[in-house]
Amino acid sequence: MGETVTTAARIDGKAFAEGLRARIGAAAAAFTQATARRPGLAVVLVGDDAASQVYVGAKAKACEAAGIASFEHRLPATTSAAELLTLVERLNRDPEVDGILVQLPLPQGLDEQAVIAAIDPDKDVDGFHVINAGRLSVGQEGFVPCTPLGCLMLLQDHLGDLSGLDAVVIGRSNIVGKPMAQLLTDANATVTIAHSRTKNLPEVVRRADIVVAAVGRPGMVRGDWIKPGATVIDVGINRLAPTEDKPKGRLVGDVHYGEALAVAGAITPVPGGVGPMTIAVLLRNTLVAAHRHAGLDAPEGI
Ligand code: NAP
Ligand code: L37
Repeated sequence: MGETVTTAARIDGKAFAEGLRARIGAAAAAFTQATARRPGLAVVLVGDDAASQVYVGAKAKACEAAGIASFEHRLPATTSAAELLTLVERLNRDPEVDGILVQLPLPQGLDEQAVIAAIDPDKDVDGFHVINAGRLSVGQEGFVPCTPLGCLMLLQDHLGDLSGLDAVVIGRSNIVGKPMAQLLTDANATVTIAHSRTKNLPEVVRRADIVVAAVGRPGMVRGDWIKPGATVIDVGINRLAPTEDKPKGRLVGDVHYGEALAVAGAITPVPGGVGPMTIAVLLRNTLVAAHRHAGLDAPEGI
C-alpha cells in the first residue's frame, strides 16, 4: 500500500513525423509553384542489406507523398569504388537533385568516408560530410544528421526549453551520438557522452533529466538506471530473433521499455518513436537544400 506507480507519457514520434511531413508537403508545393520544379532527393543503395532496403524504400515513398522527386539508384554489392564515385559526381552536377543520400552501411571493400567526402556538402542532406560536421561543431548553418535532429525536435516539443537540464547521450558515433551531444549543448543542456568504456554507466544515467540511448544493444538501459520523471529517447533499432508469432522478429530499442515506462516521465517507443522522425527530417533537409539551391529563404516553422 502507498506505492505510487507512475506511467511515462508516450512520445509519439510517428504522429509528430506525420505532422512534420504534412508541413513539408505544403512547403514543397509552394516551392514547385515558385520554381516550376519539385525538390529532388537522390537515394543510393549499394548491395542488399535487408534493413537498408526497407528504409530506402520508405524514404522514396515518403518523398513522393510530400511532393519531393525521388531518384533511386540501387547498385549491386559488386559495384566498384570508381563506379560509385562516378555516380555521386553525376548527382553533384544534376540540377534536379537537391539532396544526395548514400545509405550506410556500404558493402565490405567500399570506403564510406571516401564516398561521403565525394558528395557536394550543399547536397549532403544526411549531414555526414566533414564540412557539415565542422559547421555543426562551430555553429555555422549546414546540414545536421537526421536522427539526432529528429530526437531534438521530440525533446523540445515535449519539454520546451532544455536550458540547464542534465542530458546523457549513450553512444558516440558520428551519425547519432556525437551530433546529438552537440545539439543538446547548443540547446543549453549540460551534456555527458557515455560509451563502452564509461565507468558505472547506470549511475551516470541516473543523474540525467534527459537520456538518449544510441547503442545498438536490445534493452540495455534498465528501469532502475533511470531518474524518476526523466525523458527517455530510445534511438536503438534492434531486430530480435524470429519467433512463431513474430516470424520477422520483434523490433526493440536500447531501453527496456516495460521497466522504463514505470519510472520515466516520458519515453519514445520502438517502433513508432525516433525511426519515423529520421525519415521526416530527411525530407525537411531536402526541402531546405532545394530552397538554398534556388536562392530562396528556407520556409519558416519546419
Ligand atoms: P554504432 O556506430 O555502433 O555506435 C554505438 C555506440 O554505442 C558506440 O559509441 C559504442 O561505444 C556504444 N556502446 C556499445 N556498447 C556499449 C555498452 N555496453 N555500454 C555503453 N556504450 C556502448 O551505432 P549507431 O550508428 O550510433 O546506432 C546506434 C543504434 O541506433 C543502433 O541500434 C542503430 O540501429 C540505431 N539507429 C537508429 C536510427 C533511427 O532512425 N531510429 C538511425 C541510426 C541508428 P564505443 O564508441 O566505445 O564503441
Ligand atoms: N539518413 N539514415 C540515414 N542515412 C543512413 O546512411 N543508415 C542510414 C540511416 N539510417 C536509417 O535510415 N535508419 C532508420 C531506422 C529506422 C527507420 C527509418 C530509418 C524506421 O522507419 N523505423 C520504424 C520501423 C521500421 C520497421 O518496421 O522496420 C520505426 O517505427 O522505428
